[in-house]
Amino acid sequence: MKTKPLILAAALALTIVALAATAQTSQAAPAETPKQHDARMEWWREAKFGMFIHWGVYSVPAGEWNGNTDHAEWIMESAKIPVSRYEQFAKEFNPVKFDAKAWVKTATDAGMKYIVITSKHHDGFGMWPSALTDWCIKSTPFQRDPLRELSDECRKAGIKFCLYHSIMDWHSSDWGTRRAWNDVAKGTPDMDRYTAYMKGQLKELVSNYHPGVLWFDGEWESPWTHERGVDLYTYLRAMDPKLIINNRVGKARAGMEGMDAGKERVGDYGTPEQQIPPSGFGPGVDWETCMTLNNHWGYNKHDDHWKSPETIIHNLCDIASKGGNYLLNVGPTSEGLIPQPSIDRLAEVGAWMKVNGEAIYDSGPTPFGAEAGAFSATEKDKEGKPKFKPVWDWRATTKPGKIYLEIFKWPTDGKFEIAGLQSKVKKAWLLAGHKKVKVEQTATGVSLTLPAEPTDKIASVVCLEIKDQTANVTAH
Ligand code: H79
Repeated sequence: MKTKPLILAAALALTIVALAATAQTSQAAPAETPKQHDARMEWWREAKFGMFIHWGVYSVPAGEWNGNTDHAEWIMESAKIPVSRYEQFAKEFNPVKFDAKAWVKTATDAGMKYIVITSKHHDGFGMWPSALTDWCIKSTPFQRDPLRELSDECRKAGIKFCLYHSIMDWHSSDWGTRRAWNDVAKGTPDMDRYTAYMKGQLKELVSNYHPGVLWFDGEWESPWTHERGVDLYTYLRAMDPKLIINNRVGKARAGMEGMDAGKERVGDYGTPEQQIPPSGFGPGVDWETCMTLNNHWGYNKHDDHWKSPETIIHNLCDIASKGGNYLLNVGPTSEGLIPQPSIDRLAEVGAWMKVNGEAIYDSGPTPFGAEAGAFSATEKDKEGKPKFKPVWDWRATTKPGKIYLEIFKWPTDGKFEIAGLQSKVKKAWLLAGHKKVKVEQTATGVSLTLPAEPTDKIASVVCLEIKDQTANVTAH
């Protein structure tokens, strides 16, 4: 009997050591085994493709101020609008055409599995009726709760509802780096008071809308510290153990590349912004590229620099082939409408996903190395140094026992060689129409004989069923 406490203590010590050793990106996380971590991340890893929504009172000026037409959600800062003037936008924010069901349908029709909408951007304006401030939807003529309506519709459609929440707050009197044009702020900024306010708001959001992800941003200014990030992460995970939280809750993000640098990390995944990393990051590193459909996040009525469906689909394949997620943005108007050019493009992506989504959802990265499939990897940067910004002929993704080839450039001779693939291929077919593809094992790999025409002008997908669970690929 006497030895029991000792055994227990030893077992406990071992567990703690094991937990400490497993923590990767979330070193300051509450204790979690690798199995628990995988379970928490499971839906997010399967989802692969989500919709970002930047919506707030900045949609009222719609990107234009004093003749400058290049603003968007940063307009308070980029046009130095006095906060008392900016506050008037709330009085004009009345998005009567907002239809949560229609927005969710746009997302699900595109094949998106989650939505991340701004509960609060850097202007501090809350898109839900908060008990902690009047600087929120309560002060608009729009006496509805968009987050309630959207979260309800997401639940009905079976996709995850998630929230973007800015740490930086240009409206609060307490945010540590107050702007000169904040003419409504009072007293001296107090980051402890600010953090308590933000935590209170996040408590409202988590308990009212049950977001799957909290997507923080605006963490880079000096008043926000690693310690505050760790404290916030811990607070939120204790409130909802299932929550997934991006790395911008802390200070480790290395610029727009979005991945963690240094040792003081917190959060569950990296967040490249407006870029796709040249290669993946190996097993156990989760990441998501967020990107605009045109050149702005918030609505800008002048911006018609829309990405083509081809670019979007190629990006989605490229990101999946490197093990990441794609979070693609829309910026709805102050009437409550997702711009039609966005809807049109997303519908085209959705048509592709309907046929080829199997190659994307729940897929793993290419077994051939991130560079395989590059047509041209020789682009030079401003200093004339070679820059790895390839033009892809094809990308690849995997699942247990399967390899998917997303072919962008159809071979004119009908021959597609996969160098280095040693796994025996049982059969191969095009996802479109389940059309059989002839396979030959060669001395150096595998050769496919494809039909004369691609099944899809943007990306045709071939599925290879292989004998191994994990593809056996050798250097070639
Ligand atoms: O919400 C959208 C944008 O409004 C927001 N992030 C996306 C998702 C955004 N905020 N800032 N930026 C985009 C660009 C800011 C870049 C910089 Fe920096 C801030 C340059 C220097 C400080 C990022 C953080 C790069 C280095 C530190």
